[in-house]
Amino acid sequence: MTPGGEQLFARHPANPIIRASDLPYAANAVFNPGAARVNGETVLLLRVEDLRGISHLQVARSVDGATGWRFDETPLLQPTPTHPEEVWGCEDPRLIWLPDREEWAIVYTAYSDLGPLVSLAMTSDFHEVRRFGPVMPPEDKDAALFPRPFSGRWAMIHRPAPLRGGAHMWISYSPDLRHWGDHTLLIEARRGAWWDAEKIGLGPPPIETPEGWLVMYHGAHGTASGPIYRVGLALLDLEQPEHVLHRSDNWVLGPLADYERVGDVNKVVFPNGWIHDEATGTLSLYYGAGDSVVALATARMADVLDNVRSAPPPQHRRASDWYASR
Ligand code: BMA
Repeated sequence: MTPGGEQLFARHPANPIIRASDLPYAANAVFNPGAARVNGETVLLLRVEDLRGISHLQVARSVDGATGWRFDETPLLQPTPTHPEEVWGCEDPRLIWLPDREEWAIVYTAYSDLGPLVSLAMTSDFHEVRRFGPVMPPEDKDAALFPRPFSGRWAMIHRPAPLRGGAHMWISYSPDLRHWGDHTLLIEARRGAWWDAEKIGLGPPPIETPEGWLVMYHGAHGTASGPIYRVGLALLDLEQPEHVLHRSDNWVLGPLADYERVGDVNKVVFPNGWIHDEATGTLSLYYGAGDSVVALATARMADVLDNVRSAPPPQHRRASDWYASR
């Protein structure tokens, strides 16, 4: 039987795989990493929160992707006076290899004094970066590019925070990665008692599969003791990614382990990176736990796809359905 729901992902026995005390300098917390496979090694771009509360992005490398992490001495991205939009930190990176450009995109949250916004930078080696600067104004976060253009236009999923109503996932298009438009509602937060009610956001970047774009997203469920952050799955059409083919009803990973339930923010699993090893069919999911440490969970890609395919088609498959229902 295909494992479903909370059985889908297996937590790594070495969890949490990275703690702040592993870093070569003093820091409060290390969490919400982006993930990439570079020259036969796993690269994590860690969000490190320093002892002021400001976050920067730091590279860690490991051969097996779980142990033996080596940390760079200096951050890859940290707030700099020429980028005032980062004054309160660089957070929650997603890493996307762009074959057309032969470089990695780093999509991250820049924390400006007017609120969080989406920023973009490029690197070819995780040693040097080139900043593009803000691509979405505040408040907006939880963004990633698709790795290839659609009819000549890049696509990005992101999560603006509107003044009214819930916070939903949107998709936008750009001819040049700088100018974004055709903003379209992609997946809406559910309402009421649902695990993904009121506020959702993209997790790791979408992965292209023969069945569609595999998407993982987090949902924040409000409770009397604060939100619980869990994650679920969706599948998007391969050529028209604004069309949602399936969306899971159940969450597939939630805070159960001690290091997920207790941290600077309790009851949080927050994945920003995953690596699909096509040779073994393994999907390795890297996530922040409790806004304090980094953890790893693995699943078989075939099981993940079975899980999302078994979900019913969503109530609103495309934005026009959503608008029509209001
Ligand atoms: C979200 C983001 C994440 C954080 C999560 C849980 O809004 O700010 O960086 O991990 O909340 O606190």
